[in-house]
Amino acid sequence: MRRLTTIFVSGVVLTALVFFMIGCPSTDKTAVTGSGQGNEAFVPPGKHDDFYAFMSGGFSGQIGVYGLPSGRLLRVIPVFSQDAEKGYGYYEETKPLLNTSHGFIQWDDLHHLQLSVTNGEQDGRWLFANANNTPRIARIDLRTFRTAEVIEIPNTGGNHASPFITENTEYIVSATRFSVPNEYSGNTDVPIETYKENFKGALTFVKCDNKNSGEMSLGFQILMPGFNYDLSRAGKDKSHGWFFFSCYNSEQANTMLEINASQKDKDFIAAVNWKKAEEYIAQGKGKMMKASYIHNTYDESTHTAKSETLTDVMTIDPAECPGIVYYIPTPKSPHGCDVDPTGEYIVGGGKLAAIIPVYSFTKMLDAINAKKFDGDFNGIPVLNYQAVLHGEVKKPGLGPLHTEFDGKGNAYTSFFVSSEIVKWDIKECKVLDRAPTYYSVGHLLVPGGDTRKPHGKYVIGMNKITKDRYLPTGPELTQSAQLYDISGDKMRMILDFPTIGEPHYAQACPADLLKKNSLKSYKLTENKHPYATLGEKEAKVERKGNDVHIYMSSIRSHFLPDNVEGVKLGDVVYFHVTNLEQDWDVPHGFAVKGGADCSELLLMPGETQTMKWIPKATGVYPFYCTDFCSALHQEMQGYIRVSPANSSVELKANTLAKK
Ligand code: RUQ
Ligand code: CUA
Repeated sequence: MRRLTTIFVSGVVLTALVFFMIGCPSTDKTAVTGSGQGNEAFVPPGKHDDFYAFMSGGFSGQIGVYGLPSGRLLRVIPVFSQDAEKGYGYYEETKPLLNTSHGFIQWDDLHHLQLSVTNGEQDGRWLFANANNTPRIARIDLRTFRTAEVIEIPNTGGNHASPFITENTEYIVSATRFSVPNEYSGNTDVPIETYKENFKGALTFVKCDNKNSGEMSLGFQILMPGFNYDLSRAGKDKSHGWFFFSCYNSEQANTMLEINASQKDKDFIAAVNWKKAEEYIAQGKGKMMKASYIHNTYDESTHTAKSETLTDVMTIDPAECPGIVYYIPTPKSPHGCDVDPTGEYIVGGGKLAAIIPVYSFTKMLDAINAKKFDGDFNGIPVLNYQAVLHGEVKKPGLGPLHTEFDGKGNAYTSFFVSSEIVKWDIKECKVLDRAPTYYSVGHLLVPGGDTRKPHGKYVIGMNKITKDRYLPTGPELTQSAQLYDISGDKMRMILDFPTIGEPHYAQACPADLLKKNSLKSYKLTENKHPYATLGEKEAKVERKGNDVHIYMSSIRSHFLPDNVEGVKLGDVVYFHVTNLEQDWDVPHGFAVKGGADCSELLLMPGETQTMKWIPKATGVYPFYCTDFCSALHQEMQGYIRVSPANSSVELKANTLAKK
């Protein structure tokens, strides 16, 4: 029943025929619509889901938190973009989290997520996310579901193969998607056509204080030839100590990559021995280089983030340090690069390949020992394809991208072009089952499917295009996720649900891992914010030159003070508002009419936030609570009066301070 249209991707791609499915309503009986199977994904009112799923919001720069199997959206976590629902990036305390060496950046593109692991298993502590455009890695605290830290990656353009992590969260990696002129040379103003000589691809290993706070710092950068590095996975178990990065454009083209980077039959997966790199650095073989990048951290006790600029990075040249990098030839324009739960098999997803290559880690080590090389690229040995190959999955589908695992010896690969998920046996390299997706699936998610202990049960396909699946919403239609039960031999679709932004990668873990640790409120007794108002008696107003500081409290259902006078035009007003509630889920909002810079806050119980408010005209401005907190929420309001610059009105407010 499907209409297929044949198009040419490009004349040069070996006139590769790529079939693109034009969406027609499916008559497939396994699709949810009309399956008659009852709603297996339904979670009754008042019942909790079994899993948390964290799904990349793509170009929204945020993360969607969903319950599985219901697909209910529980929260949006802002990371690399301002978010008006939480005030993130608007109020003073969170602005530093969006600072970069290029200044304050309001909006970035978030692709991949990774939950922290210990011994290769999810430990429920942190979630890492990458900023693809202005390269950064963020750490989210899973007690608060808030961004706790952001580190910028220097000498990089497009942080795509990120934030993949090693088995004990020792390192989180970043690889440059766009090779760029070496920043360390001090001269990045070079002709673009000197790509081959002047552009480098940095692979960055960001260290994580995995035993304590989780705080990140730059470990080292490996300066690779100028290719496009795309995705990566750490070795596990027996391959722990290695990291695998896919790359394309080994042609080193700098224009019309669509054609010019699709010339070669094979590009590479770079196998990186990071433990060996550590040894070289310990022996003094690394080089400290000058760089400028920003590290932002959020302090839980002061409820405030700060930014610091850092100025050097340890680098290492693989051509001078034999044994740290080998190239594995990989057909054709590889995208995904995934390692199975045993750590033995490495799967490449060649966007234009007709097979799925599966490499053996054991064979790779043997080939390295026996020096089965087919030459080198800029001093990096190229391993013989056949020597490293475990097997090829034949005729798997069109446009393989990403692979996840169920821990029972099966792999699940997404096919963007033929819009399907294909289940195959890793040992035998044999296709076992295929299920259509609607449409153009990118990443897949199996809960824990990238760890040593997958939880199995479901696979989710994250689709770029939904066409006819939902009600139309103007020129742009939603993207979606589709949930399949994989507990039996056959995949069965049991739900599809819209997602925010474009879902790229996602992670899911059992709800019990996080539920028990979820923070209920910020304790007032632990609030060290320098402008906190820890009780109504502490409310006050202060003038420091042209700055007016208002220490304000909020509790059901009033602000104190709620009348402020004596502000003058030209003043900058700082509303430092503390929510005195200590009960779970009693936020107060705070909104002031007009005012440049910021005019709304949303305060969690026990929290202090600061609004920088700059009035443009004289008058009396009302303010009020924006979050419906009690029956008298509509009474929760006040006024601030702004007088002319030369007025003699004294600064005053109705506080409890003795007159
Ligand atoms: S990517 S759809 Cu940005 Cu992870 Cu493959
Ligand atoms: Cu506080 Cu409404």
